[in-house]
Amino acid sequence: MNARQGFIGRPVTRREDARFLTGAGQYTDDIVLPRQTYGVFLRSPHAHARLKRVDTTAARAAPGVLDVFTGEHFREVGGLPCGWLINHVDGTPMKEPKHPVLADGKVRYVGDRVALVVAETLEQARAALALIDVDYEELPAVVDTADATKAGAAVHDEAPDNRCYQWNIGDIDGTEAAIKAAPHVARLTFRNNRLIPNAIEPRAANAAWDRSSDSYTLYVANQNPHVERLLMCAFVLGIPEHKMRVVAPDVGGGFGSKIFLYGEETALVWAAKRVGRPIKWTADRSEAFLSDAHGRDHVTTVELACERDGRFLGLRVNTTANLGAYLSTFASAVPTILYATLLAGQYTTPKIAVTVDAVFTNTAPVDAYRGAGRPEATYVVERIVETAAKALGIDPAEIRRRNFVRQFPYATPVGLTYDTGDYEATLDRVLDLADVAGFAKRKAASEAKGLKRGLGYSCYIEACGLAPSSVAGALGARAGLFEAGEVRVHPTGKVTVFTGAHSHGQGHETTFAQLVADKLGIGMDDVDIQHGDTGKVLFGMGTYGSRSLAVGGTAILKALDKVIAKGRRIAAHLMEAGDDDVVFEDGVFKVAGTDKSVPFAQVALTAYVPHNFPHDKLEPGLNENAFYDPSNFTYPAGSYVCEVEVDPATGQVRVDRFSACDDFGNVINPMIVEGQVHGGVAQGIGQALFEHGVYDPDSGQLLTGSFMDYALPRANDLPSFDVETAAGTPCTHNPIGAKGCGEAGAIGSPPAVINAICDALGVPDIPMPATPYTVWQAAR
Ligand code: MCN
Repeated sequence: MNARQGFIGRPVTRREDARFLTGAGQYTDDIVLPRQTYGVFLRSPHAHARLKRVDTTAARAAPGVLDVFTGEHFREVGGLPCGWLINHVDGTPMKEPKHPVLADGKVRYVGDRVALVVAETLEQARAALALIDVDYEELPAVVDTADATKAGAAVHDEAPDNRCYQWNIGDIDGTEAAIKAAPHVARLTFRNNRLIPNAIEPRAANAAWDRSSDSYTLYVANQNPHVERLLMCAFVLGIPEHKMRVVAPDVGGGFGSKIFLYGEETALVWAAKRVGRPIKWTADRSEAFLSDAHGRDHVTTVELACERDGRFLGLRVNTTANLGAYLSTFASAVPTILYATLLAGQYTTPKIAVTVDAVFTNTAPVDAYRGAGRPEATYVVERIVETAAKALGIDPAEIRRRNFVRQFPYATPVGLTYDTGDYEATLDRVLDLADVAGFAKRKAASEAKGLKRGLGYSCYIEACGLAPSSVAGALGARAGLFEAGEVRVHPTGKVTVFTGAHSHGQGHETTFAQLVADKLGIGMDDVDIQHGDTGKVLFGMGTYGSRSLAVGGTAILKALDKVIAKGRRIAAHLMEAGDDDVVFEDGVFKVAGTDKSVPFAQVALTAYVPHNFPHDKLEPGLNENAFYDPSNFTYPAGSYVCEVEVDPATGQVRVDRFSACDDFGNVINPMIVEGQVHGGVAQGIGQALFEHGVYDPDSGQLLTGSFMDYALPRANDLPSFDVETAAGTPCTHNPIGAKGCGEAGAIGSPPAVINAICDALGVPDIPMPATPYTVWQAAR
């Protein structure tokens, strides 16, 4: 990538922060529409129950109430769709029970939506909610992931054994043979703990219907407004797509949980027409805990067959993945396409076999959460590699080195082709950053205080930049995963760029402006980035899977190429030169080999003053768009080292040092990238040490439904991270050379933390989260 103009690779301060930090952001809940009303949802207090009667008479008569809706009202509309079809091992499609907008006949998890009350004020809506009389007949609840298929009770009649699908990939017989013949086999069984996303801004929606045009506007805290519109219109409500505008304004974080089409906003849109007024709903934190899609929740057995010298021969993985009560929008893809295909890690393991059982339980739906499948895969690989190293007496860094993929492109046994990487370089660098050489001294100092100290490694790889549509389609995606961009050059040479990606913390307004300003040779202040509005942006698949720069940024670059191509023709006319003789450099069109030139702004103005150029050759205006569908995923990779100090008397773990060296290919803004890694690592440490979504096994109640019970990491739980981005191996198939960075920290860090604790205590395993109690038990 050309860095002449100096915007690429520079730590430009985030432009969007001025409005966020001064309270000028416009979030969904800030939007108050004329004649605004308020909606609240009655949620099931039971994990599994038959709805014998839902009596809304008293609620309807309550002061200020406009209407009350229940599952009956939504019988004629579709269910919330799942965007990814996974076929069972026998070729039959996964079980897809209807996911109703409001529960109909049965409730299937605590927090399931039973009714929607719409009233003049929020207080009146809440007061009326209490007047709804529901007769629940409680049914046995299925909660546990590992035992769901044997529970004896079914979440859905369509899946009597609670299995949504059983799926596999790899060479089952070959792996079996490798394991049988191997001199050493390392084995582990563990759970990847359930996480509850908790973005700062809870989910929110404000839906309006316009009588004059019979059209809708939905403001919603969402990561992909076009997808939201498509799914809601085409699959659920049958509204013509052009009659619906979806706006995702400023969004206060999502981490995946705002990708999905939820019942709440769908019900609001439908009801807005019924009551003839806009309806706003904003989740409170308790509702967020209960009803946002959760993440992870796998139970896995893994076996790694090795030679005595540590060379890997075969990897077998059996995973049960909890999908919760209903199939959420991308749920089926997470434990399969985004998980099993990553189980080769950074290594040349020749035989790999993976079997995944995906099960329904009476818990909140489980779907993508930062990393989505790839943290679970990395945990499996990096825990078992560490376990094998300890058992064979090989240094954990050395065993990794002996197995690294070194030749690219590399086709893994589980369906991916890594285009480029240098795993040794990031490992070497992190050993320095972490001062591994000085570890023995620090350990001795800890021991002198009666404390234990441990070092844990994790060498992760992930596939992001979702996704090549051809690959995704072949693997069951029911939509394309391209991205769109539009560049509108104004007569003054200022530029508005529209992107289908959505920024909700990732800093696109800055990094995309860097990209555009660099390419056009203009100032960043001359570039405006617009996103998150189906009424403005031509199309978009949104932000998830760390795709925005690699896929969305490339779509913008392609549109810029078209702008420059047209600009060259206009410039050629102005300079009386041939089109082919004009080059564009540093914001100026020049006739090669002469001193003739015209600046970009003059060409822009000319485009809008059509008598200045021949009509028969060119249309007026300078406005181009492009779609980009990548040919492969991008494969960021890196090496993390965590160093912990453990107090065996209390079980307290202190993360003393955390070092990370990542390869994200070419980087647009190192400061933003570093911030992304910081956030991801904090979330990964949260998973390893604190966070755990727990349901009571008998009642199915969410026991961790508030910040009193669900521990998020705080600043003083975290050390100052040593984070570095490697010089990098540029991605080979996008023109930026960039790989995604938005999830890496959350993917790579949990096994580093657990490996460190195991190292400190000399134990083979410790479950996540490694709370003081579990650590204290292990220490004993
Ligand atoms: N970038 C860069 N150079 C690279 C790669 C990226 O400068 N080589 C920049 C990008 O231009 C962008 C940022 O880094 O400004 C992240 O880019 P990318 O890796 O493309 O990821 P996305 O923008 O697609 O963000 C999605 C990713 C995901 S999947 C989750 S989950 C997540 C995350 O981003 N959720 C977040 N980071 C988050 N950060 C915040 N604050 N809030 C969330 O909800």
